[in-house]
Amino acid sequence: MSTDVTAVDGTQDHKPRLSVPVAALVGVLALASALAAGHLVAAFVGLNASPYLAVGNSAIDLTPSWLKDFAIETFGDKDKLVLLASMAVVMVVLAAIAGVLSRRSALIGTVLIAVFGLIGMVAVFNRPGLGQLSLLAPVASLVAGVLVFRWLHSLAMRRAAAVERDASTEEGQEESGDPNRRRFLVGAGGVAVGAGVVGLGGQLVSGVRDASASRAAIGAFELAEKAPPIPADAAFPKLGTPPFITPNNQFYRVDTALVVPQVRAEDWSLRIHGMVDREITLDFDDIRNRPLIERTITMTCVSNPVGGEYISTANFIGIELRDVLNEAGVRQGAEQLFSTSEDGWTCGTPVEAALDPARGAMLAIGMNGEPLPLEHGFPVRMVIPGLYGYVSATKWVRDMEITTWEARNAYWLNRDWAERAPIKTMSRIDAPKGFANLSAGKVVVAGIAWAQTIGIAKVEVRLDDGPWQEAELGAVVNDRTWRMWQIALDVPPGNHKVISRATDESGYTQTEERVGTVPDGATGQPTVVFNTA
Ligand SMILES: Nc1nc2c(c(=O)[nH]1)N[C@H]1C(S)=C(S)[C@@H](COP(=O)(O)O)O[C@H]1N2
Ligand SMILES: [Mo]
Repeated sequence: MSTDVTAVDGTQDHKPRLSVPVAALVGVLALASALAAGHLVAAFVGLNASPYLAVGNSAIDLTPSWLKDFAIETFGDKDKLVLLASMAVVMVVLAAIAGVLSRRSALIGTVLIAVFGLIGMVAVFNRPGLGQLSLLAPVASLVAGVLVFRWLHSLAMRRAAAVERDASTEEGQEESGDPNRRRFLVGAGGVAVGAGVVGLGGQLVSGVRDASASRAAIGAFELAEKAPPIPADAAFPKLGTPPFITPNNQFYRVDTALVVPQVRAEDWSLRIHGMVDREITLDFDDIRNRPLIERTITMTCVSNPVGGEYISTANFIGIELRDVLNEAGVRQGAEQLFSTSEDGWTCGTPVEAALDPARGAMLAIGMNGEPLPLEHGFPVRMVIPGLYGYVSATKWVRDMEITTWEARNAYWLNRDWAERAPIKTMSRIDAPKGFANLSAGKVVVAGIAWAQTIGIAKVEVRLDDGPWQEAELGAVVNDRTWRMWQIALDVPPGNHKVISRATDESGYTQTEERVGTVPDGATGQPTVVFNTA
């Protein structure tokens, strides 16, 4: 491998120059090789070691809370796809620029690619939960990127020299049989195909290592205590509310993981330590072989805006978290249950919420009759009724430290969100849809309301500037779940606005004061405008 082009083109004083598209192509192909090599090595040492993903994960961690909130509100669960795609565009542009800056000499491009490689190494190095071996992935990227860049660059230089020589000898350019020109094309094509094959290979290898097979082998759970059946009149899906139980594939998903952590049940363990009388470690069978309970719980995300979609309900299967904590023996003075997931995300929960028998916090291994789906925390997660997910619902949980608020700061606490975040009493209007065109006369307004662990006492709606009217509530399932409501209004032709508000069993009525989601959840009354004729 040589970059000594002067020897080839023979004209000592004249160095050829790459055309802009060729130079950009050399940069982009070097990038592709670097990413593919890193991805393949990462398949063996842990997928999050892939420099591309590590940079993406670092970007997520560095994202200010307003931007995270904006991304969630704008792109929903496509937020990660949008991030990865934007990163790809930025990287391709930077690689093309590195190429174009190297039209005469490979030096600048080499340095830039090495700098990208170092950024990848820093990102991987800073990922929690990755071993030292994981650095092999960005190192592979760096080496592949630099070598491919220098090799393609030298081929391109020879080609450029050949082109210039042809031009100066006034031969028809396309007629030239100069092998240097063919060599570049073959080299570039080979690199493109090679990068594709290597990247795909990485994908295949990591696919073999994923946790789906482990999940499939779990088999059916035997329940010591089944959740009571959901009464038929608990939900009004025909009127536009969601079904009472959210199917697993429609359950909202929020987490910081670009790649779903792959934890096989047989490899999983949970360590409980800190301010406890005796440290304990549980494995999956320790949980599975206890009497399993099933509990219907509605989870909510703090990023849910008024009227938003980040709320879902499932039958969670597992054991009482409180039992496990009591076995460890929580000491006097303990305040915070600080939990850490496989991918290094952390969560701070008030110890009293985790221990409260009435609240019924769970260590869950199942959801709606199945093992937890991988993206919802397989094999084990926490679920604590009444608290927003970021302070209670650690997925892929691996470690619980009993500590104080002073001693440990959880992931979102360092990013503007509140230390404590009980779910706020809320209602949402699901029907009619905003800007619907309906016939005048009877219009059914329907929706959901929630005040987990307190219970919903009533929901009222108000049409235009009329009086508040009480809606009919669906059957109560338990005070840890949402409650559905509906009311038929008599609506004259025209433009209308309907508002709802919930009152919980403590007597609190959903305020009309609008606040945003940061730092501890949105407030306000949902409004839907529609038209009747
Ligand atoms: N490991 C891990 N657990 C996590 C999170 C995360 O980012 N990483 N996000 C939390 C947040 S903000 C919410 S709202 C719930 C969402 O759980 P779900 O995706 O199963 O609905 O998970 C919580 N548990
Ligand atoms: Mo959340």
